[in-house]
Amino acid sequence: RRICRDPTSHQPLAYLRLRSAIRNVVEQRAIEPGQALPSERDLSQALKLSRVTVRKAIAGLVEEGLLTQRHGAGTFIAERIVKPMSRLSSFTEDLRDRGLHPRSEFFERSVGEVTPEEAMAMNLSPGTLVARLHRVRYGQDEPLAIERSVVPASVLPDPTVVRDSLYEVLESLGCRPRRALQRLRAVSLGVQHARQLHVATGSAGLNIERRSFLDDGRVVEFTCSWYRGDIYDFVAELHAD
Ligand code: 16G
Repeated sequence: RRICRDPTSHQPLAYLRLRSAIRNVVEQRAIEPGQALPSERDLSQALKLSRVTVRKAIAGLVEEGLLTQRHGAGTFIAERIVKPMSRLSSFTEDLRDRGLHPRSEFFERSVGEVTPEEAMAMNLSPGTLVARLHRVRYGQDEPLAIERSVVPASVLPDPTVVRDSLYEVLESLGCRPRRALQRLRAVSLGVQHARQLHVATGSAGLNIERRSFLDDGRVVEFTCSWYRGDIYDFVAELHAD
């Protein structure tokens, strides 16, 4: 607490006051997500605060994920993506439903022998061939998640046929997952993941593991993802019984 205060005035520092004022405005939806914040200059003139103070308040809120800055375009109220947890949907479908353009950038699309860890997770015997996909997932050219997927090569012999949607390819092969188990954990993003997702090292992320099954009980996918915590909300409907 003490370090947040200006010792001479016994008042919170101006940038902290402005930061919480902007936070209130956003939380009360006085400015809708996606809309622009007034410019730094307009804010400083209207509020009689220095540009440095305004800039510092905004920088803090950008770091919190409440505001986003687009180069040359200004500062905007961040839009969050709300994803229902009970639907077995794909990244591509989720984004298209929101009118956002999905895209993948691949680090890897290869076939190899299953690792012991993958074999355990997927209930495969040692030596089984699997297809691996490692990619950054974008929406409107903004990186949103990193995903590593493993699929038995008996299902997906050639992973290079996956351009955008893995589930679309699985569907065309008659192997679209029918049910899945998913685990979600809070993580702070390490240097490499943070860089790939264009956020600061240590930012909040969601590590999600999904194991998907076919009707006959075979595992069709084991995916480990890192979703951006500053963008995603995962919601679920709950029943009393
Ligand atoms: C989602 C799934 C992931 C799946 C991918 C397929 C979560 C947490 N993960 O990202 O398991 O592999 O969708 O998406 O929802 P695609 O069909 O667009 O490749």
